[in-house]
Amino acid sequence: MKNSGILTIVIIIFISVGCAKKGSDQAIIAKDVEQNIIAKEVWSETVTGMKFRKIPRKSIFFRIGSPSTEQGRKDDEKQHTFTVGKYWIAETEVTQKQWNTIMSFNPSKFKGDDLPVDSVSWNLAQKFIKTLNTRTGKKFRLPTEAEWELAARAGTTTARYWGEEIGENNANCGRCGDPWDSTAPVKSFAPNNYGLYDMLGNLWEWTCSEYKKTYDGIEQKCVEGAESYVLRGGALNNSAKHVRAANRARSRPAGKLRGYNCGFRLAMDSTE
Ligand SMILES: [Ca+2]
Ligand SMILES: [Ca+2]
Repeated sequence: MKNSGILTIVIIIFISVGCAKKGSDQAIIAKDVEQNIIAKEVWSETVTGMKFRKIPRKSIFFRIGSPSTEQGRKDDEKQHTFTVGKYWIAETEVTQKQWNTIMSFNPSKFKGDDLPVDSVSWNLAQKFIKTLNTRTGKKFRLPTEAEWELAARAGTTTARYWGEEIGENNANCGRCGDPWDSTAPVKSFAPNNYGLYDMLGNLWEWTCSEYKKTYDGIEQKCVEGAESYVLRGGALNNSAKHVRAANRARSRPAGKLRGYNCGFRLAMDSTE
């Protein structure tokens, strides 16, 4: 009994020291446990304050696309699998506060620091990334289409990361029970299991992958000089069928779908 008592005290001291050293990490993990977030590693970029999650935690065999039974499905969503290594992806769409740190003008139709920057063409997103990379010495980029869908699903296989149905007030979209007619401030809705916000709804998000109707592997690559690039996730003015993890849209690099509803989030290779 005496020995086990001493052992308990030693363990408590050891845990206490560990907690003292990693206070902020412990706070993040506690918050993550509360929200069922399984991508524990968080990294902050210091110029913009943008936060990134490491996805996945180890290389995994991953499936994208939708089953033939999914409501609203289109014929360019063929299910297929591949292996994915680790990468970083931003917790939120790029906000106007983050954008204004880097760029001298703001193209957004709806203005506000915590709103995502809207009305962004693929080419304009590249300008932001190039400028941020020069400032930071990092290699930020858009996510590939495959990385985007893996991140959006966060381990789920349903049409949406919160379930099969669009439901009420799960995202900012058209007629889906949310209070926003404009863009919503980022983090207005619950995150997915990877701790990512607004992967569905709010703004369409540009990827660095060229659109091909039939998946041929290009969805796992960043491409220069493509005729059209894939956008994902649906936006504030889209109905339920567009707001699905497997749904795909496309636009020319200089174009903006319906003018204002395009934004983006950043990704970066993991060095591990
Ligand atoms: Ca709405
Ligand atoms: Ca979005």
